[in-house]
Amino acid sequence: MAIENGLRDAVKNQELELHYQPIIDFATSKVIGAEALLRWNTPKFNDVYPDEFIPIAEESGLILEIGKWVLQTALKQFVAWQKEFTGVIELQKIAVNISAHQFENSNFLHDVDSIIKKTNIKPSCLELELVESALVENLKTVSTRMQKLRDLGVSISIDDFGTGYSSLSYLKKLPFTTLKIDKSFVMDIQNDVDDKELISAILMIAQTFNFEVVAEGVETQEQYLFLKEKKCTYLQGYYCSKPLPNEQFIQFLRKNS
Ligand code: G
Ligand code: G
Ligand code: MN
Ligand code: NA
Repeated sequence: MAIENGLRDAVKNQELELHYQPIIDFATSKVIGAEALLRWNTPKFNDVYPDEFIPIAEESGLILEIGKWVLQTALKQFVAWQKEFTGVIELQKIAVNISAHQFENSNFLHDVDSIIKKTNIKPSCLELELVESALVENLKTVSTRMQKLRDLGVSISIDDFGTGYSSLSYLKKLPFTTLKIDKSFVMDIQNDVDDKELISAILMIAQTFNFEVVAEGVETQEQYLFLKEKKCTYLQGYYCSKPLPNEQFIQFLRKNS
C-alpha cells in the first residue's frame, strides 16, 4: 500500500526516469536503437526496482498513466537522438515494454497513435514489447488488437520468449515482427549444450516466420560469438552496455559513432 501511494504521485512529482539499453546489429556491430527501461527515483523508498513496482502499478491500474508517460518520454527522446545523430548513426528502433493491462485497454490504440503523431516519430521505429502472458486471451481477439497496432506501422516483439506458458501456435497466428530470446537461455550458453540447441532452434523458427531476433542478457564474448555465428539479428546485454540514463546513453552514441 505504501508503495502504491508513492507511485500514485510519481509521475506528477517527476520521480520516474527512463534508462536506455543499446541494441546492436550483429551484422554491422553498429548500435541501431535501445530498449527503454523504467526507473523510479523515490526519496521514500530505497532502490525499488521495476520487478517490484511494475506489478503494483499493474494491480492498481496506475500502469495506464505510467505507461503513457513511458511511451511519450521514450519516443520524444528517440526523436531527439535521431536529430542529433543524423548522418552519423542510423537509429532505427526504440523498444518500449507494454504490460497486459495497457495492451488490453480500449484507449491504447488511440494513445499510441496520438503519441506517434505528437512526437512525429516514424512509426516503424517504435517496437512494442509484449510478454506471453498478455496473449492468453482468445487468440482472435489478441490478433485483431495486434493487427490494428501493426496497421499504425509499428513493430511488435514478444519479450522473454520461451519462458511463458503459451502454445507455440500463436507464432503463426499473431502478427509479430520480433522475438526477444530470454536471457535465461543466453546465460547458460557456455554451460549447457541443450541451451545452444534451443537457441539454434529458436533462430530457425524465426527464419521460417521471418522474425527478427534480439538476444537479451548477452554478457560474454563466448555468447556473443555463438549468437553471431548463428546469425542472430540483434544483441542486447552487458557485453555491450547496461541500461544507461539518457545523458550517458548519448555519450555511448558519441563514442560509437
Ligand atoms: O532493468 P530491468 O530491471 O529494467 O527491468 C525489469 C522488468 O521490468 C523487465 O521485465 C521489464 O520488462 C519491466 N519493465 C521495465 N520498464 C518497464 C516499463 O516501462 N513498462 C513495463 N510494463 N514494464 C517495464
Ligand atoms: O523487459 P525485460 O524483461 O526483457 O527486461 C530486460 C531486463 O534484463 C532488465 O531488467 C535489464 O536490466 C536486464 N538485463 C539487460 N541486459 C542484461 C545482462 O546482460 N545481464 C543481466 N543479468 N540482465 C540484463
Ligand atoms: Mn523488455
Ligand atoms: Na526480456
